[in-house]
Amino acid sequence: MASRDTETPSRTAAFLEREERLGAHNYHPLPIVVSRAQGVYVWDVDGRRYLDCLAAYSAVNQGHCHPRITAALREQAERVTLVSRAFHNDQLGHLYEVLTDMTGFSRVLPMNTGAEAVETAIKAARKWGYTRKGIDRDRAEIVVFDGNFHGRTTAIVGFSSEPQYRDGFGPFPAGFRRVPFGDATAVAAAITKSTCALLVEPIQGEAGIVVPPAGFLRELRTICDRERVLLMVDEIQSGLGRTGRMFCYEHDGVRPDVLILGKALSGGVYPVSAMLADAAVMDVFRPGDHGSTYGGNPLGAAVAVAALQVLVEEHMVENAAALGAHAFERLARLRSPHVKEVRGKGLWIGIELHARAGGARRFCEQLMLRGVLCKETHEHVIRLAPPLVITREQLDEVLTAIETVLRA
Ligand code: IF1
Repeated sequence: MASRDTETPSRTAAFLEREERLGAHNYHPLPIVVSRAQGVYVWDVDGRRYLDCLAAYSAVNQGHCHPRITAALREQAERVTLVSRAFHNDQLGHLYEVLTDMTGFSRVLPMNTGAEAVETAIKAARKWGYTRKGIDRDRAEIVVFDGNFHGRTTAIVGFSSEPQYRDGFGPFPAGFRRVPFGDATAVAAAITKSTCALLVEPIQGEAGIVVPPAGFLRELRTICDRERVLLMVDEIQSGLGRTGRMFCYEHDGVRPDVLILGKALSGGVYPVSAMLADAAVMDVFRPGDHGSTYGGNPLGAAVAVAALQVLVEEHMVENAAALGAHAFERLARLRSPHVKEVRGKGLWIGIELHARAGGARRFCEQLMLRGVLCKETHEHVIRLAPPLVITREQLDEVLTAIETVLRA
């Protein structure tokens, strides 16, 4: 693993200065300027190689610049890229087939970003509530959870429990009730005759890879069946192999009513997201109800088909399950004064540090100097989410680096 001295190398400094001078300051990235990426590795402008354990927040499960996905992009880009949904195109139907075969849901609504797919699900649930459940007009409610992260639109941040995501961006749309994550009793108590849906991440990513009590999703399924409420799972980050199953909800053996996908749906090559449901829900949408300029475009559809095909054909889900188990076994033996808890599932690991450790950022910076890229979340959690193509040898290098920086 290439190490890096503490000085910011010269070419990097010039890039950082320009971005600082001209860009909005809505992020606080690590001081590394990536110029190339392949598989689990990225290289910076000074030629240093890093093993990427963030994978663009699980958008690059298939590994950076997967050759079959970039080939699909190149080939489709030479044919047709966008005609809008005013006309059909010859790629979208294939994506529908691959997604419905893979998920067992009968309908797909394609969008671009994860937040747009979440907003699509919110609109579908509300219209289903009014037209199929008889909820009074404009009174529909959706139950959400403390610690949720579903995107950055004003409606979505309006039900966030994170003050920074909300502060300064109000007023927010009504119709959301927030309850503690993992508390099925609180969920049952929050449901009224106006409740149309629950919106839940099976494991909360941004909150720090928070795994709910075993069987939580099964309890939600039972409540939703009893109260005739839609169970909507946001698998934008937890889905597509990250937790060692194709979808995280499979660990609980439940079937949601709405499945929301994004990120790795297109393998980090082009933004593609989707809401999936059966006709009973999806057919609330009538022509003209909803859409987007790029939603369902042929370029994204071709990329997403390739991204899903390589996920399955190269057994990435199975690799995540096997190597995730290995990672948890090794981390369980980690003796460190800083570590409070190691949690997660598959190749999705959160290492929570004690407050006295001074925050996870400095450990992420030390890991960067050892050639491992990962990102802190909520100040005290080191988040590990390497591409699912990582080998055991590469993972062991990462784990050795983590053991070294955390042991000190
Ligand atoms: C940023 C966080 C992760 C998501 C889930 C929907 C979305 C996301 C479960 C929206 C997006 C991204 C957003 C990105 C960083 C990253 C993130 F730190 F912001 F919270 F992963 F944890 N549902 N998560 O994780 O999808 O609209 O972004 O395509 O905003 O900085 P999007």
